[in-house]
This record gives sequence, C-alpha cells and structure tokens, in this order.
Amino acid sequence: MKRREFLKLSAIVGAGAATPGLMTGCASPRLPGTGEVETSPTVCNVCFWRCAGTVYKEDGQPWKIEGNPGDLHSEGRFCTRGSGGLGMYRDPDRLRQPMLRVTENGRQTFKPVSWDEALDFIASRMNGIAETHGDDRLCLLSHGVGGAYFRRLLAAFGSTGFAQPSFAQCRGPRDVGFALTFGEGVGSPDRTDMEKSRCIVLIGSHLGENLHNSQVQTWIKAVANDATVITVDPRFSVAAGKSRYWLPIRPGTDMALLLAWIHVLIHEGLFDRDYVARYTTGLEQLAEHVLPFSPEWAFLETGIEADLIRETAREMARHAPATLVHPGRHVTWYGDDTQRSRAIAILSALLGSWGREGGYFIPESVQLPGYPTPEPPEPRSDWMAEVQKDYPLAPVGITNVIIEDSIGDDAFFKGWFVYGTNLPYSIPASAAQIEAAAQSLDLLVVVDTMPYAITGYADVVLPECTYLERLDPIRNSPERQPSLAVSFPAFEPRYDSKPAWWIAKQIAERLGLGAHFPWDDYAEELDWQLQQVGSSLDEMRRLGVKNFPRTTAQYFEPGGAREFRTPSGRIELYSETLAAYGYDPLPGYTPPTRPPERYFHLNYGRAPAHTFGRTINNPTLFELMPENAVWVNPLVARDFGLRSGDYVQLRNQDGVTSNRVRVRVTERIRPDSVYIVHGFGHRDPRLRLADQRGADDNDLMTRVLIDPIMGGTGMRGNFVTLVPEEQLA
Ligand code: MGD
Ligand code: SF4
Repeated sequence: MKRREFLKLSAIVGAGAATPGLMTGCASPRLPGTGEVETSPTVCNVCFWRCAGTVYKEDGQPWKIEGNPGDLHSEGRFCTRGSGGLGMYRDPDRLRQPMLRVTENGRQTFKPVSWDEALDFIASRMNGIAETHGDDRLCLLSHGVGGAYFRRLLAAFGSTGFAQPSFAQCRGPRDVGFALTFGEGVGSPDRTDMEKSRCIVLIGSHLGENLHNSQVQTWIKAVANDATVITVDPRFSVAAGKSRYWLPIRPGTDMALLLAWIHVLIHEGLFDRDYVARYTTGLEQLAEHVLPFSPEWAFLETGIEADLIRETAREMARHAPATLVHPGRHVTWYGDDTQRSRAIAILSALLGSWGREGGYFIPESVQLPGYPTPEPPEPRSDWMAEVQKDYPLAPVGITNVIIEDSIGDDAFFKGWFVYGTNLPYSIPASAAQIEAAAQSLDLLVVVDTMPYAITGYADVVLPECTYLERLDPIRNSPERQPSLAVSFPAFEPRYDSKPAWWIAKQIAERLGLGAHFPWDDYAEELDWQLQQVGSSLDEMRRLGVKNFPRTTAQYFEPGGAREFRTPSGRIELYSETLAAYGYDPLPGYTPPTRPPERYFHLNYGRAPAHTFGRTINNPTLFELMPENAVWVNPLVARDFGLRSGDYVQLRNQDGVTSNRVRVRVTERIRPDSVYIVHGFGHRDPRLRLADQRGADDNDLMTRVLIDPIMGGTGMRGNFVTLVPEEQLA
C-alpha cells in the first residue's frame, strides 16, 4: 500500500447540504443602518498587500468591510477582493475540525480527531524524525503571515528549511536581479514612486487587472496627471488601454526590446551622465555589449517597429529621472528572468531613476523590536548549502528544489509543514513530485482554512480560522510613510478552527519548547512590541493604523555620495558576481521557442475579483467571476470554427488537457497566443462553488523553464491548442 494515498476530504468533513444563501452570499440582504453597529480594525488577508480596514457588524452579524481612511498604505480604500473578505469567513466549505489520516479496514481515510490528538501525533512524529534523521530535517512551505509562528517553532526545534512560492514562482528573479545591480531588491510592497512619475513603462505588469491596491491607485493618479504610459504586452490589457504607447510584443522577446532601449540610450547619449559617473561601474563593457542590439535587430525579434523603439526610448529619457521602468511582480516567465530583471535594473540606472523622485523611492518601516524569546539552537547543518547548492545566488528557499529534495530515502527533508499554500496549484508541473514526496516524508502537516488539493496528501489537516477571527502579526510594511496596523478578531472562530499562533504554541509546548511562545495569549506579544514604540494594543484597537514620521530621506541626496551594498560599492551595470559564478555578467538574448502549428503561447494573468485560486470558492467573489474564459483572436476562432460562449478544452504540447472553458473571441490577444485568468479549474467536489469551474493554467505548464541563476520556474514556455466541445470524446 502507498504510504499516503491521495484523499479527498469530501466524505468525512460533512459540511451538510449547502445552504443556498451561504453558498451564493445572497441571503435576504438586511437593510443596513437599522441595528446596532460595532466596528473592529482589520488588516486584509485576501491577498498579501495587507491593506488596513474596518469590519462592520450589525446586531453581531457581519455587514461589510471598508478601507481605513488613515491608512496611507491602502490609500484608505479596499480593492474588489478585499471588500469581499467576509466571504472567506462565511464560506460553508471551510475546514471545520482537525483530521488525521488513519487506515481502517485496509483503506486510508481521514478521521476527525480532537486538537489534543492531532497535536500529540505531530509532536511525536517530529521527535521520531529528530531521533532517526536529525532535528534539522523539517521544513516549512508557506504563503501568508501565519507562517511566521511555524518558522519560529521549527527554528526552535533545529530546522530552518523554509520557502515560499512568492520567490521561485513569482518575484525572486527581480529581487535577485536588482540585488546584483543595486545591492538590494525591490522588496514588497514594490518601492515604485508612480504618483510622481512622468513616464511609466509596464512590461507585462497588467495593473488594473493586477489589483495591488495602492499601487494601482498611484498609477491611476499618474495617468490622471498625464504621465506617459508605455505598455509592453502581447495582449491589449487594461493598462494598455490607458497608455500612450502599446507595444504588442511577440511573447518572450522582451529582452530584445530592453537591450535595444539600452542601445539607444547609450549610443544616442541619452543616459544620465552625472548619475552614471557618480554611482555606477561597467558602462564601457555595457556599451560594447549592446552595440549589436539595434532597434532594427530588435524589430525582427519583437515585431515592434524600430522607429517606435527609438521614440519610446527618447520619451523615457525626456522624463528621466521621473521615469519608472516597472520591475514587474510575477516575473518567472522564460527562464532568463533574472537576466531580464537585470536589464530592467540597468535601464533604470541609465535613466538615473533608482532612488529618485518619480522612479524608485527608498522605503522605510518602523523599527519594531521582536518579542524576546530564547535564541534558537544553531542548526546542525546548512540546508541551503546542501539542498540548493546549484543556486548559490538564491538568498532564500526555492520551493521546487525543496520538493525535489524531499523525494526518496536519501532525501534531506523528512517532514513538511505546509501553511496557507495549495502547492499543486501554485507550482507548475508539481503534482507528480508532490505525490512522490508524500510517499517519502515521515510527516506532512497542512494548516489551512479550506480543503484545497494539498490537504489530500497530509497526515494531519489543521483548520485555521480566517483573518477575521484572529490576531495576526503587526503589519509593518516598508513604504513611503512608516506605519503600523493591527488586525483584531471581529468574530469568534467558526467551527473548531484555531489561530495559527495557538497551534504553533501548542506543538511547541508538547516538544518542551514552550519558552519560544512565552505568553498565554498572543495579544501579550503584540502589546509588548507596540509599547516599545510608544503605542499599545488598546491604542491600536481604537486607531487600527498608526503612522510614524520618516527618519531617513526618501530619495538620494542630490549630488551626494552613496555606498551601495554590492561588492564594488557601486551600481553594477557589469556584474563581477555573476561572472565569478560562471554566469553572463551582462544580460544576453535567447530567442524563445515558437509554438508548433495550430498551437498557441499559453498566456495567463490576474482578474480584479480573485486572488489566484484561493478566492474562487469565496461566495461573494465567486458571484463576481464564477469562471475564467479563454481569450482567442478572431482569426484563430474562425480557423477553429469557434464563437464567443462556445466551450473548448485546452490541450498542451504534452497532451495534458484542461477542464472545459468558455471561449471569448477578442482582438485584444495576438493570433499567436491565447489567454486565461490564473487560479480556476479546481477539481475537487469539496469546493462546491469552484469545482470544475474554468481551466487551470498551472496544470498545463508541463514545460518548466528553470532560471539557472535563482532556480525559479519559468512558466510561459507552454503551448496549447483548442479542442472544440464536439470533438471531445
Ligand atoms: P504577470 O502575471 O506577470 O503580472 O501580476 P503582474 O506581475 O502584473 O503578467 C500578466 C501580464 O503579462 C498579462 O497582461 C500578459 O498578457 C502579459 N504577458 C504575457 N506574456 C508576456 C510577454 O512575453 N511579454 C510581456 N511583455 N508581457 C507578457 C501578478 C501580481 O498580481 C502578483 S505576483 C500577485 S501575487 C498579485 N496577485 C493578484 C491576484 O491574484 N489578483 C489580483 N486581482 N491582483 C493581483 N495582484 C498581484
Ligand atoms: Fe485586500 Fe485588495 Fe489590499 Fe489585497 S490589495 S490586501 S485583497 S484590499
């Protein structure tokens, strides 16, 4: 028998029949304002931007959530998704009680158990792993604020293995590429100074569909102030519709455009000479390197007219340094992503916009001390040196590499804690590897609010309560204006769910590590931290958000000297570090593979109503967008005999086929590509709204282009064809 059979929770969790009102979120709407209204401060967790807001209850019942007007980080407003946060609390398909994998009558199944039983099991398996393999063999795969408590728990135990998909599946290449150039990354929230930009270049950043709230608001302000927007996207995105220039680039050729822009700036002498001389190193090598990459050469690769490449480069230079070449966010595309991010960083340095008004500002957060806890033990091994030895320039854990290194008897990792991340739907082509890892691991704990696919591999499933029912770590985002925000529970936890801090503390106590959580209630830790900076939990309960004065400059001192955290102390146009590790010290161009006949680039992105797959079952947000559609150019539609509203399946180059998905015929997509919104296509009856709705892009990404510098999973090298409904078996 398999060590772990994939189990669906449906038979066991027993949510009962769906209550129509709860499922759709449209139970007879109450007339607001007629009852007793109570409010409590919150920090939104529908995505990880962490906007501060207020939860309103009327007669003890959930009413609405709004932005906190005092919060500069969210500009006082919530986005579509944040406003639908109550749906997470209401979702009737939530996990309800701890579940333990057991074998009954020769078959594996999940059994509802008490918290004590579940936590005792985990502690005992952890001790078993420590005895057999060592206390350094556990790792945390996490996405979300509550991961911090499990990180503390595992570090106290002796295990520091840790990774989040936000690195290797998302923004890792830009953080590494910018750090190699400027000595520091872009960070999160992105330090883009768009409100003051006079020219904004969006390379596949589909702002307006990508709703990182305050970022979109500052971009809209720039548009209203008549800033020039140049959008590079094979698709006519929302951002393209607001732009002076839309460059419908051939997919995967952005590097050619970037090199041509750098060529124009250098060879027409349009770069910021003073800034480059004062702060950078490597201009000569760069100038020689980009000599062949003329706009005429780039036209043949990108399909963008040479004159338009020159004109847009001159427009960028005209507004510099208030020109923001946006770094992108989800940038794991074609496997050359660190180098493409380097090219964006180099372009920004030539424009003199790093550290300058209208370009990239210098962020500041509050100097908030951590709560005093005992020093964790020195880990007995350096897991990064062992597991990630092929990627010495990756500063943090690489999810896909950790998964690989959990397979087989010789694997380094023997136990996983998975917090708030549905791995098979967030890491491309990972299902088989996760399945293989599940056969090797001695312990797999999943902590989540919902019965996502990853729970099917777990030994133990622990139901966390939602952000509306718990205290979370203090929000202290690096921003223009330092501020703190605290999220208070607006409701008691539903069912038998618990906050992650409680879960981690209970496990720690069973392992004799209770000193690392030295309080009865997490509120004590938060209050202590707040007191160190002249505030308190009581004050934050009144305010929700507290702004602090800046103590450092927001931009470089004009004409001042500056030390960068690179080996040379300067901005490195030419990277000695890359050269030393055997990589190209300057970004080069590799043409992407073209789709086979009657296949198309699989393009994907976000939609305003959803946060990847995690909100599709949210009853409120589901109503706004219940399924995705595949965008198809009219020429392609005619060729395949399709009309808007028809259903097709997508089949990729390796024969993997999606759920059925509706066609949307539109000129807004190039004929060599199709486009779907990411996050749909769940296949689990336990998610009663999301199940079988739309197509899953992740499943179709079987060709993964690994970034040789930081190990990220390039996802845009996949092709699909359309299988009309009548051709389906
Ligand atoms: P990407 O997913 O990288 O977007 O958002 P972004 O970083 O802005 O890119 C999507 C865009 O890239 C699409 O418009 C697509 O047409 C274009 N594109 C595809 N191929 C190419 C190409 O070869 N060249 C160029 N130039 N463009 C191309 C992701 C960001 O969004 C992230 S990482 C997170 S975590 C947040 N998630 C999120 C969400 O889930 N929902 C909503 N509503 N907003 C979100 N904001 C954030
Ligand atoms: Fe919530 Fe939207 Fe802010 Fe994300 S951007 S934290 S979903 S309000």
